[in-house]
Amino acid sequence: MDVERTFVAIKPDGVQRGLISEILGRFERKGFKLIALKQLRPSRDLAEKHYGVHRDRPFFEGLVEFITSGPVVAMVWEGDGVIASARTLIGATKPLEANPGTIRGDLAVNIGRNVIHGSDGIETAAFEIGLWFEPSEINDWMPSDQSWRSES
Ligand code: IDP
Ligand code: MG
Repeated sequence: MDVERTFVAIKPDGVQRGLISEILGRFERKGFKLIALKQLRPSRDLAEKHYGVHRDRPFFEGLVEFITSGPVVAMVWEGDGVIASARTLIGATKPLEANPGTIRGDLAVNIGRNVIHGSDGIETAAFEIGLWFEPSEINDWMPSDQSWRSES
């Protein structure tokens, strides 16, 4: 499997509910590498670009309102297969259908307040990382246990 990067964001509900460490810790304990991290309140322009594919959906306006309503914790995680694995850790979009053990399955009930975003593919990951982060904000570093983190 190739080393990948994915964009993950703790949405305003996750931040307001005090779930940052709970959520971040799941990725850290899994063994993925955190290479960028910041807290920001997204602008409307950023939110509309981020959710651009949903522009024509009835929930778009409410989604943009919500994601811009308060601070978000934006991250880039790196590792073998991290894009699909992050989606597995996150769970189904509808929290009531998300499996126990997943972030949404354990921590959310409402589709409009499902605490976390994760990129859904290679192209979206590249697009979202470039949208939320400057190249200078991404740290290429080598954990001392790097050789344990990938399939040999
Ligand atoms: P994802 O976050 O699991 O990738 P998407 O289908 O890409 O799910 O939708 C993006 C976000 O839009 C969801 O996480 C959720 O917050 C919101 N959303 C999606 N569908 C609905 C809906 O039917 N009602 C309200 N919000 C929705
Ligand atoms: Mg999505």
